[in-house]
Amino acid sequence: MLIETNNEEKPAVSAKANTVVPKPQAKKRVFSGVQPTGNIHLGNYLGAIRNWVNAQAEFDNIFCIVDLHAITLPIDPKELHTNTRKLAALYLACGLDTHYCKLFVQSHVHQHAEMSWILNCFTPMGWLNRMTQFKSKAESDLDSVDTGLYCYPVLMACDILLYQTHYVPVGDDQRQHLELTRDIAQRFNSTYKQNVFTIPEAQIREMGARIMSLDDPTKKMSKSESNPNSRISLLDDPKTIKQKVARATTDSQRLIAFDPERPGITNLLTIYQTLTRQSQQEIEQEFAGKGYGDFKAALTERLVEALTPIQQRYNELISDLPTLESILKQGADEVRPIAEATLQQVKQVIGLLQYPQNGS
Ligand code: ATP
Ligand code: LTN
Repeated sequence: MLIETNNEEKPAVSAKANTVVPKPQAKKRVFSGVQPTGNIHLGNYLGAIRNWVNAQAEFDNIFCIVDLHAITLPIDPKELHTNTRKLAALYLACGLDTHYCKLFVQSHVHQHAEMSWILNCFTPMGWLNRMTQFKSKAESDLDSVDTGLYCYPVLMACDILLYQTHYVPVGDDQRQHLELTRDIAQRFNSTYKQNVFTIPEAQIREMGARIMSLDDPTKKMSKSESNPNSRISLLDDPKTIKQKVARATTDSQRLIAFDPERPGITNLLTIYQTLTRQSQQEIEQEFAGKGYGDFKAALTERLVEALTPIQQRYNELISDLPTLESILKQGADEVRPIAEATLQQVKQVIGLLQYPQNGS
């Protein structure tokens, strides 16, 4: 049985004709999250958050701040605390609307950690051994890295599966984790011959799904990269943006063109395209006969234009912490029963002894 978590309305009966008006189709569930590991950058925005915002009215959305994932690598406690609030303010500043979305902090819903233990017991090590993100984050330091980093993808699977999610909008780097989530869900369902979990699908947009580092365009832009010039933070001021774009790696050629052989200029052009929504051809025409200086000035202008309103809203939101915290509390209170229903079903199916529900 699938747990339908939408507050579906009963079919309405039209008094006049006494006919049954069909129920509106329940919205599909969307779930996604970002780690509070540092300042949110352009890759997080263009690859994930902006897509959540644009499609929010279409779906039943749950967006999470995945703080339990953030502790899989060493992080200063004060920084984690501050980053969590900053990320909540940025979610809202980017345009997430609590009318359409439930926003919450992962550790505020204990069912994630509990489900994570259970699904660890249903995930072969061979599957986790294949995860490329673990390999790159562990940096071959396998003896000292904590087991949480190894089990990170299982916790992510729990985030998604607890809410019977249909779609998971993420950047391209999460493709493999989504495949693993589907594998875990399918294996569990087929072991117990019940559709306990909805099988989720990744939603990876063509444009902006892989924004590359500004200093090394062969690597993805990342929060945890040590060089801050490798990324544009959503909170960078215009002067910083200008400096970072000016320093961004290009090449010694003059032509401004999309070319996979030239990752530096192609990355900057991709950012420009994602912001302006023009075609590649239109952009190449716009800069035909112009130099990198002109293009970088135009890119800076577009970035400042896109980020200034987000920063203005962010400053208002972060100065009112009680409101921010009450939004997160309300979000956690709303999603907890959904997560609990799935967890109870899983426990029942695998044979864990439970007290009777509803006092009976
Ligand atoms: P960290 O460096 O701490 O691992 P990160 O910068 O990779 O963090 P996450 O919190 O792991 O960011 O990712 C949040 C969302 O942003 C995910 O959907 C992820 O796919 C997306 N994302 C991250 N980096 C990029 C990028 N460079 N381009 C496009 N999307 C990205
Ligand atoms: N691993 C993800 C963050 C994340 C996530 C999720 C994304 C944790 N749980 C559930 C989507 C759905 C990342 O972006 N690094």
